[in-house]
Amino acid sequence: MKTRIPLKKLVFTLIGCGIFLIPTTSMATSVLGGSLVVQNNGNVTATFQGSNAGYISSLYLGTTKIFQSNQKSGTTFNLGNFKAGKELNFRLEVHNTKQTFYSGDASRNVDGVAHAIVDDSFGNGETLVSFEDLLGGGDKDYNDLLFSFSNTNTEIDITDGGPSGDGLVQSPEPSTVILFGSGIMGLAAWRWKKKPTHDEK
Ligand SMILES: [Ca+2]
Ligand SMILES: [Ca+2]
Repeated sequence: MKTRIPLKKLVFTLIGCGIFLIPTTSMATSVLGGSLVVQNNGNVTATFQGSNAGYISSLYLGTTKIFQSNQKSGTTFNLGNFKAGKELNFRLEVHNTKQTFYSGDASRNVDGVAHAIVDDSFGNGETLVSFEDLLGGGDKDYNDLLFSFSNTNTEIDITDGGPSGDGLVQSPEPSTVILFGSGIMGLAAWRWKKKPTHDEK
């Protein structure tokens, strides 16, 4: 005998699953102290996105100077080729105070504060990095030096275990979330099938 699922119940449950899915797929990809990681083997290009700061600062990757905060927005810098999964650890040197801050985990900085927000939902497949240039986080506006990168995404260190990079987990991919959502919908359907509805005679 076939069990009929009342349309009203089905609609409400689908809406319920939708509520579950929406906040998960749009889950914050803007991460304070997150790491910037190369997505695919190949080229990474940086774009200077501006500065809103009283101080002048410069951005480095290793010994390579990429940007200075008083230059023109929209300027690009070709960082070269990288392997997928490589973390790009940036250094901000503040000219006025002679202080140095790093992207990634808070423990990398002398003040124990995370100095960069990474956001891989910036658009055009780019990840935006926003630096705070004051010791201890200062005004915490995180807009003192802004730049973006092609071919990168964000990783979060959930272990908070420092700069070792151990325990890094990637933000959930939408496909995983959809699969998880489908599983819940399947489970709901199975429960209905098991439990005949009241409107059946
Ligand atoms: Ca600022
Ligand atoms: Ca600031």
